[in-house]
Amino acid sequence: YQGHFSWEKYLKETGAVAAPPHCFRQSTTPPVNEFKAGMKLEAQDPRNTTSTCIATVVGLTGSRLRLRLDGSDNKNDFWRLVDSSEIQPIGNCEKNGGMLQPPLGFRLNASSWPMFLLKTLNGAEMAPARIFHKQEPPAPEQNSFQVGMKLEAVDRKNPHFICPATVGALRGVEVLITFDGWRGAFDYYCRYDSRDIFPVGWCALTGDNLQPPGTKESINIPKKRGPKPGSKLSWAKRTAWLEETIGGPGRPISKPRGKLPASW
Ligand code: MLY
Repeated sequence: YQGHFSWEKYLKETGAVAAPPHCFRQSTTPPVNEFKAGMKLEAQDPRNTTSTCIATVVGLTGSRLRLRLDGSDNKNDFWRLVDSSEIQPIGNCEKNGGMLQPPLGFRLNASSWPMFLLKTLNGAEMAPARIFHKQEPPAPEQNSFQVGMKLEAVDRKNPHFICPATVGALRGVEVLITFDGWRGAFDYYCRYDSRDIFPVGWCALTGDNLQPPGTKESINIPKKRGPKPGSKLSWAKRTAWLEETIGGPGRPISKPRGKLPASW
């Protein structure tokens, strides 16, 4: 569900350009998602990437899976693309001479892990090998992003969200992802070949849900030096100036509900 957000209109309004698809480590035709809720698979523990664990698909969103490690709690769900190299069919770990590990924060005593593993796999619906994708798309040869280009990006603090974003800066192989209409609190640097960033239109193609930008007000904050002491400023101007000057804790920019303090 895309709400009423339209990239076409938005790009026109902002006069911005979409980062071309060849910039991204994503397939041009998004990978088909044939997984079903309840299926089990092997996944790298995101909090302990050297260990392979059993995970259950607890949700599906576009080309992504919402995963929960068996034996973990429901507070540490994570999302993976169906063509991620971090998920494999059950049996893969053992086939490669590895051993399945309990997740970080395993609910039970470590000594009960072998029995837990046996029980969790007994009668489980294992995701069939054929619905996994052979390999991740290859990384583009170089960082071709440019500052100001628009894209869709995972909000790493709220990874179920994919949001309209802008390249804020470049730093070698890294790209600064900034979220449109939100303060800097959600920004992050990632490698240009990160699997968390997608070309404009990705969510529309996959059926994942793209969040609308935070608010319109913050898109085009004019550059200014700051209010003269004692000057009468409108709410919008004051907010815009404060925004630019002090940044803030990552709330959407909206009119305060109550009255402004008298000193304003
Ligand atoms: N509950 C959070 C959600 C913030 C999401 C920001 N993303 C979309 C960039 C909050 O309101 O702070």
